[in-house]
Order: sequence, then C-alpha cells, then structure tokens
Amino acid sequence: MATIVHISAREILNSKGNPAVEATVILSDGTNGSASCPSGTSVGTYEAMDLKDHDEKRYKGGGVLKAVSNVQTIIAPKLIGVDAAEQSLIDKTMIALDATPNKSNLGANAILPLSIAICKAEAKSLKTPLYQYIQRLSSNTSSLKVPAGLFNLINGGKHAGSNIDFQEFLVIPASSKPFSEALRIAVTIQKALGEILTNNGLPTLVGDEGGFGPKFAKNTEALDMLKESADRADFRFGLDIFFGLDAASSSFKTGNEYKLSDRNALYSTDDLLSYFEQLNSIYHLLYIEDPFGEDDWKGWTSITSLIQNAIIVGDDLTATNPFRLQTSLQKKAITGIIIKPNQIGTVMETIAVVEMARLAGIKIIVSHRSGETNDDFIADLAVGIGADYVKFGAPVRGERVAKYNRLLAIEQELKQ
Ligand code: 2PG
Ligand code: MG
Repeated sequence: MATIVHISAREILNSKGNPAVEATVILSDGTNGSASCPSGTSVGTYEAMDLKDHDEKRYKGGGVLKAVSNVQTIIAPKLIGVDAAEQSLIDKTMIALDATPNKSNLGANAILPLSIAICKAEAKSLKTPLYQYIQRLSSNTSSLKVPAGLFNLINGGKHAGSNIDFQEFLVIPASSKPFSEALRIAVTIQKALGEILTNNGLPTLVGDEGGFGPKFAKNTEALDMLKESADRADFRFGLDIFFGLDAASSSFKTGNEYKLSDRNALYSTDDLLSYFEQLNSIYHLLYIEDPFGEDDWKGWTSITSLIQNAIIVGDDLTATNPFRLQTSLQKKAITGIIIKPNQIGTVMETIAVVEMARLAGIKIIVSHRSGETNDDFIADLAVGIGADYVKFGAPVRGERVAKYNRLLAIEQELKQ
C-alpha cells in the first residue's frame, strides 16, 4: 500500500497562453504523479466551474493562484496519509470539501488535477500501465483497444476568430483501420488541404485545435474543401473516410434562434433541422455534435429521430454530468456523449458518467479542450474506459500531438 505523503500545485500556462493548474503528488513508496487541467473556450452552462483569481492586474483576472492555494492549504491536509488506491474515497473527500454542485467553491481546476495526479501515481506505484489501472476503476470488461479518431481539420467558431459558423469540421477514418493508420490518413488529408488552401490563395494559419482556420462564407465551403482534400490524397469518401461536425450551436444562438452567415434571416429550430438534413443528404455525416443549443430539446429529439445514420452527440448539452445525461436519455435526445473530465471535475465522477452511457448503449467519445496542456491522461482514459472515439484535435500542435503519440505507444503495447 502506498499512501499520499506530499501534495503541491502551481500555476502553469495552457496552449492559449492562459493560466492552468498543475498538481503533483508523492506517495510513501517514492512514486509520484503530476497532472494539469485544460480549459474550454466554448464552455457549456452546465459544466463544473474553474476558479479564477479575478485579479485584473494578473492575466486580466484569469490567474489561478486561489485554486493553487486551495490544493495546498485546504485539500492537501485532508488527503495526506490516505491510501492512493482509494480513488473513490479521495474524490468524494474533495467533493465534500467543495460542497457545491459545480465545484465553484474550490474550483474544478483545483480538484481535477489532483484527482488525476493521484490516479497516475497509484498506477505507477502498482507498476501497471495507466490505461489498465483506469480499466480496473471502471466496469469496462472488453479487451483493450485504441479508439477510432475524430480529427478536427478545419477550425471555426470561437476556435478561429468566428471565421465560419460551425466550430469543428471532422475527418473520420473508417473505424476498421488501426489507430496508427487512421492518424496517418488524417495527416495526409491535412497536408492535401494545406496545398488546396494555398492554391486558392487562402491562409494556412491554424486555430486553437490545430485545424486550418481560413474565412469561409458558409459551412458547405469547408466541407467541400475537405472532400477535395480527401480526393487529392486518394482516400475514398464513404469508404476510407467520413465527415462529422461539432456545430457548437450555443455559440451562434441568439434568443431562441440561430444566426448562420449564409443568410440574413435567423434560423428557427425547424430551419436549422432542415439545414442539417440538407448537409446530411450531401455529405452523409457520421457524427453531429451539439447541433442545437443546450436547452433546445425540441431540436435535439427531432434530429435524433430524423437523422439516424449519424451519431448525435451531446457536449455542451450533457456536460459530462449524470443529471444532464439522464434527461438527455429520457428525451431520446442523443446517441453519443462527449466525455471531458474537467466538465465534471474528478476521475470517478467521469467514470460514473461513462458507465451510465455504456448501460444506455450510446457511443462514448473522450475529448480534449481547446485550451489544452501537454498532459496526455485522456489518451489512457479513452483506452481504459473503452471509448468508441477520441476527439483530440488536428494532428499538429504539441498539446494535441502529445495525446496522439501516447495512443501510438499504447497501440504498440497492446499488440505485444
Ligand atoms: C468542444 C471543445 C473541444 P472547447 O466544443 O468539443 O473541441 O471545445 O474546449 O472550447 O469547449
Ligand atoms: Mg463540442
């Protein structure tokens, strides 16, 4: 048994140059674990809260020294001496100390890095690969495999200066391909896309998640260009690769309607539904995330019953929250769920939402955030819980590639 003997935390930077919390734990057998916490840009209303300093003199109020101090002065004294194998007890202790439904007191950015750091340290102490240890914490009884990839090759919405309405244009290699081959396909299409953009006199600068972020007049232009890139790279659309979208619709919702750049009149829920049906008839979408705002249940239930070839995925809608997932299931609003540990705030709560989703038979997608660190925990998480897909951005930028490279290492280990 290894007990927690030391806990420290510090303010670091994420990929957007914003402060984030990193925590480190040392166990009685000398092993240690460190973890850091990402942040979203399109943040859902129902997510757990990051605690910010609101001191305008530092990082325009975005400093996280209070969260750092909460780890060291409030949480640490309660966890020193605890067996690091007791992940449930550890997470429950932090939840009780916070005593709010959304972790707004101590901050999800204080609680989560520590929860993950302890999980990593215990796996190390047991000399068990992290993904295997996570499998043990969960009820995943399937044999371990690396999930299929959803690669965000064109960034839009809040991730690229509102260049286009939808936030993510995803290329999805056929799930029959091994992960390393899927990654190669994504890279090849992204390079072809870069050439096509250049030939069209468009910039190849990348957005928050590494996808290209040129200005397009409408969403279909981005999808057409992706199609052209796949053709140029000799991948067969509908066989080797498929398309998906994260519309992140809350970010272009105004009142009860939606504002898309291709027409002046606003889109009602029914208009937007017809728009998705139209896109689906042209591009045969495999995946649609956040097609409607997080309280537009009518839109969600309609699209889930009407478009059955695509997985309809809740992100802002469900916020990795058991109550939001339960409501979404009752309303038959989704067939897939995004899992982001920092939307809920601890390892075991994340796993509990995964278990609910698995029981309901919906697809499970483990996702990064737009403001990431180089922490690669979510790669092990995705494998350990048996996710169907990972969504870690484009295959460029260090903080995205860190997760993909970890998946490559896991794939190799699992083959041995
Ligand atoms: C999303 C995420 C990650 P953000 O909407 O799926 O891609 O974006 O981290 O900005 O919420
Ligand atoms: Mg999303």
